[in-house]
Amino acid sequence: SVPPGVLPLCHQPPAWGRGARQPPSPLQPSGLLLAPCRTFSNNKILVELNESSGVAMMKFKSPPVNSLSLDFLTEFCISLEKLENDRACRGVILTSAVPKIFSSGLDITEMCGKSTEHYTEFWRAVQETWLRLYGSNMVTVAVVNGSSPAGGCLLALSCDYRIMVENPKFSIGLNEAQLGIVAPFWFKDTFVNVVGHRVAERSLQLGSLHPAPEAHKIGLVDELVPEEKLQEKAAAVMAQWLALPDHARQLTKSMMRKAVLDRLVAHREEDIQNFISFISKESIQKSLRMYMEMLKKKKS
Ligand code: CO8
Repeated sequence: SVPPGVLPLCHQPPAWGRGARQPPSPLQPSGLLLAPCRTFSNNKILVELNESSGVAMMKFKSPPVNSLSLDFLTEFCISLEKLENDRACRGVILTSAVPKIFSSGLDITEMCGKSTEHYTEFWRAVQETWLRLYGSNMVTVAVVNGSSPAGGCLLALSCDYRIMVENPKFSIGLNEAQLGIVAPFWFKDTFVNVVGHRVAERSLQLGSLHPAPEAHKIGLVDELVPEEKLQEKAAAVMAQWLALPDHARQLTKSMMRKAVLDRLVAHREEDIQNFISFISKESIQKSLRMYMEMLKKKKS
C-alpha cells in the first residue's frame, strides 16, 4: 500500500522527470526505443543505465570483499558524477556483484603504514564519496545483498532507502569501535539521521554489527527481502520514489540533509587533519594491524 501523501506508482516516465527534459534523439524521434541500456564499466564498478526508466544500477565488482580503496572511491565518485549530470538518469541502485558481500568498508590497507600525503588523499576521497552520495539529487536505493560493515554501512546509510537480503548470516553496522577506531562525526550524523540518537549511541559505542533481522528491527534497513526478490523490490521502491516531481523531492531531501552536509563542508580540512593525527598514532596502527591479522587467522 502507498503511504499517505505519496503518489501512486507511476508506470510511465512522468512528465516532470529529469529524463523528460532530455531532447529526443534524431534517430529515435519517439524517444521510446526498446528500453535502451547504456553501460559503462571501469575496474571496480559496473554501471548500467536504463534510459527508459531513468534508473541506473551501480554494481560493485572489486573482489574479494569490495573494500573501499582509493581507486574504488575515485571510480565511485566519477561514476556518480556522470549519472548526476546525465538528464536521462533520475535514480541509482547501489548493489554488489560479489557474492555475500555488499562492501567490507574502508580498505584497511590504505590506513596502515602509509605517508601523510597518502592519508590526506585517501581521506579526501572518503569525504568526497559521502558528500556526493548523501547530497545526491537522484533517488538512491541500496540493495544490501551481503555483509556491510563500517564504510559499507555508511554507503547504505547515505542512500534514501535500504533493502537488505533476508539472511541472518549477513550483518551491517558501524563497527569502528571494535577496530579500536572512532567513527567520524559525519558517519555518526548520518547514522543518527536514520535510526535516532539512542539507538545510534548504543550501536556506535558497542561497535555493533547487526544481523539483518536486527538491522531491520532498529530501522537501520527499511526492508528485508529474499535474495531472489531483491531486484524486483528495488524496482518497485524506485518507481514509488520517482512518481514524485523531482524538484519537490530534491528540495525536501536537501532540507533534511543540508545541516549535516554543511557541517563537513565547513570543517573538511580540520577533519582531514584529525584523521591523519589519529591514524598516524602508533597505538592505532597497532590496533589496525592486529585486526588485519585477526581477519587472516579467522580464515585458517
Ligand atoms: N580492508 C582491507 N582488506 C580487507 C577488508 C578491509 N576492510 N576486509 C576484508 N579484507 C581482506 C581480508 O584480510 C582477506 O584478505 P586475505 O585474503 O589476504 O587474507 C580478504 O579480504 C577476505 O576477507 P575474509 O576472509 O574475512 O572474507 P569473508 O568473506 O570471510 O568475510 C567480511 C568478509 C565479513 C567483510 C570480513 O572480511 C570482515 O569482517 N572484514 C572487516 C570489515 C571491517 O571491519 N571493516 C572496517 C573498515 S574501517 C571503516 O570502514 C571506517 C573507518 C573509519 C576511520 C575513522 C578513523 C578516524
